[in-house]
Amino acid sequence: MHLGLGLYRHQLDDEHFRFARQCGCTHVVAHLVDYFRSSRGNRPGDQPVGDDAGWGLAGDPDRMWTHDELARLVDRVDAAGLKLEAIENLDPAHWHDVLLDGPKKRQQLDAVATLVRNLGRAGIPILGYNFSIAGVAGRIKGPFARGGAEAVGMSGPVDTPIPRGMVWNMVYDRDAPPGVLPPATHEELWARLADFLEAIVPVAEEAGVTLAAHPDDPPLPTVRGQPRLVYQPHLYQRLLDLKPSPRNQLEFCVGTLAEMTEGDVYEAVDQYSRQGKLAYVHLRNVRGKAPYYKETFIDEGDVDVARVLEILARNGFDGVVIPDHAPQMSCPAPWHAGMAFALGFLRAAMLGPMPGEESHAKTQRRKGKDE
Ligand SMILES: [Mn+2]
Repeated sequence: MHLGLGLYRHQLDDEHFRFARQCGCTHVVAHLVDYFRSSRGNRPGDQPVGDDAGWGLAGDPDRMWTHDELARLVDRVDAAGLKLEAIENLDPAHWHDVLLDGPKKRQQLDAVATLVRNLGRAGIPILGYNFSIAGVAGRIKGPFARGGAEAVGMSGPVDTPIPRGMVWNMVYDRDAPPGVLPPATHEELWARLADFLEAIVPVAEEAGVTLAAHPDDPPLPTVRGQPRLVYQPHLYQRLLDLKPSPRNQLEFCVGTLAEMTEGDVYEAVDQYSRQGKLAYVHLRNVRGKAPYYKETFIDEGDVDVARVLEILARNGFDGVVIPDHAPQMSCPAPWHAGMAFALGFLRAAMLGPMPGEESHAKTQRRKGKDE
């Protein structure tokens, strides 16, 4: 098991790479979508949170990320002594009609296929994605974590409709006609996911790239009047079974699973890690269940994080764990302090003795492979 740090687009620089190394990370997960572009209330200091107007403006629809810029990023991460494990999330500008079943769907599937081939050529093993119309919407911020640290949560269902021209919480068409997105049904959305997997999984198999699906965050049957796919733990299995392939895997978000109202988070970790279906893991803590939950520090909240790591180690998970989100700590560098705290906790838990057996990370460390 390896420790990694997720970095937003504006953080993809040498200083943040050094910060990751200093915290004991060996891997980086990079976001290429700029969630904060032309945004009003969504500040780039923390994870993105927006009101009904969304996070910000999606990217350039005619400029998919090229092989050259991916290869340059790989080189810069390498030079910092780290490995680029995954690109996390597609830009709504590049695949809105895949999510919405719109007129540009075929063309956008072709663009995503090209991206997957370019990831393979650049040696980036994983593409994380979130097949969701509303995306990460409906959340609030407040002093929810220990000591009044600012964290993210939810205080009830949010079903205000989504304006046209917006999907996945970002505006992809500023000139869209007035009105709201017509609601899809759950089965329509599953069929759109099936189309996506049918088109992209064979390309991923050829390119040696693993597709990794994030569950719906927040996990509710609907958000903003639109259906969601993976809002209970058992629905992850449906996604895997839709297109069985070693390249159809999960961006396994433990915090989101813990927010789900059914099932048991440890059983879910066991069920999916035993199948070898975790491409990489988001590991954070939370108190409560959707739609009434708050994100917490990694050592408070409902999840026994050490127990999660123990199950992952027992099932031979050899991928990357990243902290996902962390509360903002009171100091001049709230994001860095929050991440350093989470990474320190995870590193200690991964290296420390685990009941019953030695962790994989510790075995690797003794062999001198981890550094
Ligand atoms: Mn997550």
